[in-house]
Amino acid sequence: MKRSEFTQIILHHHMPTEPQQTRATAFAPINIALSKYWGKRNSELNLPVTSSLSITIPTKGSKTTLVWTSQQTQDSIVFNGEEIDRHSVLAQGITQFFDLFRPTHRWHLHTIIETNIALAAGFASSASGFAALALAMNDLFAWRLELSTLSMLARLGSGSATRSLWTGFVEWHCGQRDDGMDSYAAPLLEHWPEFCVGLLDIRTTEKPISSRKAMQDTMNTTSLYSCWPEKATHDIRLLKHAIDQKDFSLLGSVAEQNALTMHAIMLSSWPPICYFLPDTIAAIQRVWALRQTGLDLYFTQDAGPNLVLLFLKKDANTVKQSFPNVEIVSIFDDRIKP
Ligand code: 2P0
Repeated sequence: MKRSEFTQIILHHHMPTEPQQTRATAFAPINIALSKYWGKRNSELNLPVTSSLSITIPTKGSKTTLVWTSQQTQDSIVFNGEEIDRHSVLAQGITQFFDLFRPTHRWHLHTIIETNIALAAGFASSASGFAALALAMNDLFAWRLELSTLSMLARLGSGSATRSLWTGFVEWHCGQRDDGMDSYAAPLLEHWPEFCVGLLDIRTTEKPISSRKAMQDTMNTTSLYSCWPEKATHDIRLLKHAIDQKDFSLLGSVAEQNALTMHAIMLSSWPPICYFLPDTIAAIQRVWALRQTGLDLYFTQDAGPNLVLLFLKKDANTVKQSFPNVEIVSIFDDRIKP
């Protein structure tokens, strides 16, 4: 099935395919997976091999405003105050996303994106970008879709965007169906007010290989990938148990090992895929050394050199002393400042 067919089924006949108002704005946060999405069973529809489980970083994300006028003859995009070349990767990604909803090019939009995260540096910028776009379109076109349905539309832009429509812990159910109608996310009900993360910016320049390509190359070139589906499925079960029991050591150790397994599989790809920089390794070794002293500190790492530290509020000062540049976010307390 093509992505445009998928959107037609979701919107069926009675939903507007023309904007119903001139302007809509939405914010969506980034999320960090504790058990990763790594590998697709269908790359046209971004259907994952396994489910994944994330936490939302409520203070980081993208605010997207869509402006519609009937005079507009092509899409235009302003990103953090600057007009973007319409041939750029970012502009093409957004235009192609709009194309899924306009079989004929009858409307065009002016898109204004403000984000407080570095693009393509391993802090899940595309997740918040496509989630915000899906939310703003829902408003502009007055679709009134449920969040679970919007998460499937966001998924067509970028897999990790499926998980960026809620706060707290979120699970993306991989689903079984070929048409992807059962592959959407849902929030877990548990709150954990002591839960903190530390964003450790190792480097904010663009990564050497996109996660989309890295994921595909991993699946195609290493036999170690065959162990991933079982591992990820088992880890999600353990993580949900840890969240339910508020067992932080279990959660941290499962999340850290899940990330290291993903990177180990990537390292065994050919050509090898390595997102570690020397500073990443140094920070990882500092985490391990601190843990040896009894600190309940863990990390996770996405497809980039940056780390996300995992710890409880009572240890925030110690973490700050050990990593002076860390940006600490209290997952259930902090909110984006308007
Ligand atoms: C995740 N990542 O679960 C994993 C872990 C990066 C490492 O999802 O091809 O940009 O757009 O579906 O969502 C990043 O991959 O890939 C990602 P596409 P996406 O967060």
